[in-house]
Amino acid sequence: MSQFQTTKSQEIFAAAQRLMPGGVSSPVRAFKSVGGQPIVFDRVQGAYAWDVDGNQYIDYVGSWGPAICGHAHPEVISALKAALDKGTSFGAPCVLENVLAELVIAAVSSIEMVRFVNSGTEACMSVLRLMRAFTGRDKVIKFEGCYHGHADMFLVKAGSGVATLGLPDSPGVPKNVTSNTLTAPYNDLEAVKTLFAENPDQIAGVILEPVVGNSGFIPPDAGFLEGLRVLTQENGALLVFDEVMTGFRIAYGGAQEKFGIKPDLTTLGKVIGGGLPVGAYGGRADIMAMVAPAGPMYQAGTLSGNPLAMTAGIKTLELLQKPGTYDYLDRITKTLIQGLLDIAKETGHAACGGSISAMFGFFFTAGPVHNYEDAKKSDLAKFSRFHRGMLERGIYLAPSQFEAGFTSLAHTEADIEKTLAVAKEVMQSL
Ligand code: KE4
Repeated sequence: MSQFQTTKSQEIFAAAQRLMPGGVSSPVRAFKSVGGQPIVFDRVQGAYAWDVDGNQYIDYVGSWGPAICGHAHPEVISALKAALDKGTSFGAPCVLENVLAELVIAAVSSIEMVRFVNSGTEACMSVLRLMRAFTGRDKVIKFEGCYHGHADMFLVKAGSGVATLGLPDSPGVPKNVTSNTLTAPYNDLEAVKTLFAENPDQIAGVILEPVVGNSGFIPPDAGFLEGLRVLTQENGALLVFDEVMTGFRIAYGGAQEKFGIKPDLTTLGKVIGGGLPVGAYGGRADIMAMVAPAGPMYQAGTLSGNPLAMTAGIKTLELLQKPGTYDYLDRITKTLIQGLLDIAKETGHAACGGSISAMFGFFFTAGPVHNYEDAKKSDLAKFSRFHRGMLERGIYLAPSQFEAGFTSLAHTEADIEKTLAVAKEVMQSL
């Protein structure tokens, strides 16, 4: 057993709990579902994090997605240092917005115009308003276990922290706000067809995670995305890919490049901010033309498009354009997940899982896991014991079964081998 001690983390977290609800700025960080005390980070670099007690971790959360080039990449840091000399926020047009917009439009074929905001939540709430403004319809279909940020209308059978905490949706959200949010099980085209039949000409569109990360890792079944594209077109509804997590991670052009599906609108976040607060929504020019001040649909933000966030995003996407990037990410992540599944088998634990590029996940169940209901049937208690065992041996996994794992360009084959060696020790002890 390591000399793992977390005295300072515990002191700081105890104080934090007196200052902030649950001691955190975002619920999933509180380790509620995996138990035990969260670790207070002191600094991050590349594939690693260090806590305030000096313990080092191989980090597979990567700030929940932004750190795909590795934490604090030297080229991102130096670009930010140079940008700082020009100020932190303009509140006025800035050429850096053009530069990042051009990179996003060049990368994501369905995006003809883009609007920057400050988080994935803002991107998703804005895109929902745009769906409704463009179609004149109020209803929207989301999938159980998918998470599109914490805006009221999405807090219906949501994933991520809502699932992690087992919240029955959230108090404070009026029924009349969520009454227009229809839900279906992920990968269930028949359920979507039924919703369209039951709500003729009333559904503005379908929004989904094209690869789910917020119920744990659940890829689309063959034909699911294609089926949604046909169903939305047949019903005069929009298809919206929430690529806040998958964008620039599943492929440089996102899941829509990987699966060859062209949505009408897309949301982005995480990676395009390179670790600073950014979100974005974009898509067909005829739809985006509705967004103020070009059109009547209002959406705004003090810090939207700020030069620092644009700088970090631009440098991150430039780094991701290097040849071989996604081959490397896919290779090391496949080695990791296949190793974990082999070890589970060798040590007598039922497990299933997978990966696509730098996104992975597994469940302690024989599976298969096609949707959130399946994910909930996995052995959550065993996942918690596994998470704690890995943490105490220097491997930092997402503190919830209902999250995905992330690798980066900074993770080496040696890091993966070490992770698998630790996983074998832990799984033997479960
Ligand atoms: P933010 O508002 O947290 O930037 O983005 C919301 C969001 C929207 N869409 C998808 C597919 C997302 O995954 C997210 C946020 N992801 C979670 C982790 N699963 C963020 C971590 C957290 O809530 O602390």
